[in-house]
Amino acid sequence: MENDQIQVLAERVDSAAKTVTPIEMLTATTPFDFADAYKIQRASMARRFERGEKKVGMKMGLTSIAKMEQMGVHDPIYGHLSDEMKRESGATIFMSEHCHPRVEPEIAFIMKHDLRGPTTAAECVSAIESVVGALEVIDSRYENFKFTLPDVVADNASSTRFFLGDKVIPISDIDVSNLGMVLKINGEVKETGSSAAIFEHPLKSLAKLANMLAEVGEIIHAGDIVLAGGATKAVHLADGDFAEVEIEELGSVSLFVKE
Ligand code: 0L1
Ligand code: MG
Repeated sequence: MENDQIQVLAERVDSAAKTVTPIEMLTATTPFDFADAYKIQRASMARRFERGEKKVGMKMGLTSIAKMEQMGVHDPIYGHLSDEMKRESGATIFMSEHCHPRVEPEIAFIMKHDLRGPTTAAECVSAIESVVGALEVIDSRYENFKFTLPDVVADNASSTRFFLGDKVIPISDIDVSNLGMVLKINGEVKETGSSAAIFEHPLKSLAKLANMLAEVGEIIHAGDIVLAGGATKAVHLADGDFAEVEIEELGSVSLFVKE
């Protein structure tokens, strides 16, 4: 795909996010493959960075085997995180800033050193500083959640907001392989899961991200926040909701939803 076309599609998805106006999936009129989808994602993020947002890290998406099977794919996808998406635990999101938000429990890595692929889950550990619990709010910019996988990639893997917990644990002090999680909305249990559902192991997800970035000559940087991926299905949010995840060893992370 020509660069002009990449820029046109990036503008379309960026402006849908900016104006909170759902659009028809891009591939309905212009089919494209994964390589072009990531070029559109980068071009749409470049527009945000030009407006003053700062890159703070990366996220992995579609990391649970169940979700991958459901969508007929074998590989996760990734997206970029900006400071504008970051919130503290207990903060509020506003429905007016979202099309159709959903929330999912995650864990996040804070990186100590650059991480360059090719690498393995075991090798990743020395590049990590610490681990925190997280909630991710995803919000597809496509009408009625109707999209192909290249569309989701172009839409920065539906990234919208993420919330980090207060409990920051050095990687040397925690085994992230099987941390239980309970996601409640308004006090009612909606999902239960384990970090083991994140690409079988959150460190495998981190290594996969480094390896996918290596294919395009990029790395994970020291200081980056990396959301390793959802541990359960994502749950719809509505005005007035209070969402809270309790993660074994990492404590709770919460958010409020207002109109
Ligand atoms: O974080 C994620 O797993 C992103 C998933 C993208 C697809 C969706 O919006 O459900
Ligand atoms: Mg996610």
